[in-house]
Amino acid sequence: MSSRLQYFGIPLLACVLILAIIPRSVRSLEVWIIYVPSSDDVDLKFWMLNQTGYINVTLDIGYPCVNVSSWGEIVRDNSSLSVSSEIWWWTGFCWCFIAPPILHTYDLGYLEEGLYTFRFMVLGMEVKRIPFAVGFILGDVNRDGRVRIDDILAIALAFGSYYGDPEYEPYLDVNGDLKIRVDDVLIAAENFGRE
Ligand SMILES: [Ca+2]
Ligand SMILES: [Ca+2]
Repeated sequence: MSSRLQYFGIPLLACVLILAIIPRSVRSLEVWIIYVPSSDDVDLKFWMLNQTGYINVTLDIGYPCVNVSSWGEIVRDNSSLSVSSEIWWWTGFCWCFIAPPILHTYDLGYLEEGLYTFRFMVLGMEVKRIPFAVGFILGDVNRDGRVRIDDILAIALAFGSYYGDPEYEPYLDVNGDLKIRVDDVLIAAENFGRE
């Protein structure tokens, strides 16, 4: 009897005690964990009204048990604006089966004419960034009011340069990532013909 207690009773008692001590949420792994969406799950749109800039964020994660506990505050460093949000994913059973997109609008405040970048982050990790222009069309690097081949040629002539190189000019770095690459040309090409 004593050997049965030794081999079965004591381990059973230990299990009961451990289960009583560990919180139920941890035992069943029903917890909220931080979630960093992929760039494809996030859509950013810039728009302006009365000299005030706004960014619409759409999170289309496709899973309903996701919670945004904080959208973060706008942090501005010259032409770079960023936010660091907090997004959580429920690891337990999800009772809801409908996952509509989660929408939010950031108010960027008054913006003077210039080229800007907006970065959407989760706990300091960048998820997506977009460039936008105030007072001119994105890609109109010579600021003549229209996006034409001369704008694209100007970017192409600085192609491959980095911040600090003699060929590098901030106004040619359309997406503000401190290097002039094919994505800068593509952004200008997307707006080609606009005036
Ligand atoms: Ca132009
Ligand atoms: Ca660039």
